[in-house]
This record gives sequence, C-alpha cells and structure tokens, in this order.
Amino acid sequence: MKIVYLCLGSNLGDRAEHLRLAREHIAAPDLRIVRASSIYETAPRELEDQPWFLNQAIECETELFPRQLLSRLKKIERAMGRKKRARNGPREIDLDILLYADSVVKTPELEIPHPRMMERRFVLEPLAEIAPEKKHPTTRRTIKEMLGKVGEQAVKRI
Ligand code: PH2
Ligand code: MG
Ligand code: MG
Repeated sequence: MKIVYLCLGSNLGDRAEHLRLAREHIAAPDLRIVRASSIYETAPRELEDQPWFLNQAIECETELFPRQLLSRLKKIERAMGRKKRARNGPREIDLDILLYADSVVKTPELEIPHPRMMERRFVLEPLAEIAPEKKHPTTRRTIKEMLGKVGEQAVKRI
C-alpha cells in the first residue's frame, strides 16, 4: 500500500460538480481517498487568458503502480468528457499525480513528483492543508517550506 497525493482542477462548466464527480470516480477498492483539502478558487497560471480554476488536493492509499494510477486517472478524465485541448488551457477536469510515496519517476509519459508543483501556489496551498510536513523526495523540503518560498498567486479557500 502506498500513499499518493493528487491535485484536482477544473475551470469549465460546473467546476465544483466536476471535482465532486471526480472524487466519486477516483474512490475505488484499490484507490482509497483518505483525506481531502478544502476547495480553492485560483487564478489561472502559465496560460493566463482562461477562466479561474477550482483546485483541491487529495491523499489516497493505493495498490496501483504509478503507470496504472496514471491510466486510471486518464480514464476518469475521458469518462468525464475532457476533450483534447491546448496544453495548460481550459479543461472540465484535470487529475494530476503530485507525489507517489517517496518515488521518483521520469519517463516521457509520467514525471513524479509533478515537475511544476514547487512553483504552483494552487497546488501547494491545498496540499499544505492536508500534508504540511510531507517531504519532496529529492529536495527534502516540506510542503510548508515550499509554500513559504512560492510567489504570490491569487488562491482563495472557499
Ligand atoms: N492547471 C494548469 C495550468 N494552470 N492554473 C490554475 N490556477 N489551476 C490549475 O489547475 C492549472 C492552472 C495545467 O494543468
Ligand atoms: Mg495539470
Ligand atoms: Mg494533467
């Protein structure tokens, strides 16, 4: 059994309903949600000309291996009607793996820890709510420490 952290995001349609439905799809005998952060409304990053997001971090226990977890999440995104659109652009639902135990994975399809989590307040703030002392496996910094260093970005707990 491994502990994993995921980030959920939506900025199209009924965003809160998309997050709720995503949690419903995620919860399974081999992927159990043990903790969920509050939901945060966050300004779009990277591609800034798009609607604001709702983001949430969740902690799960799983028997799935990283690649299996990735396929499971992609399948849920497709089932929820996510269309192929621009990278970093608007989406009904985005399910990203942030951390998988203390593992480091680097393949063309999958990178763990999530390579941009350290510069994203919309990830670190929800994650710090549920796992402040959890350490990044390579930098060994805690989520709380990373949050202290990340730049200002509009993120408000709702
Ligand atoms: N996801 C992105 C790009 N930018 N900005 C916010 N606020 N929230 C996101 O989830 C997000 C983003 C790419 O997945
Ligand atoms: Mg993403
Ligand atoms: Mg994604």
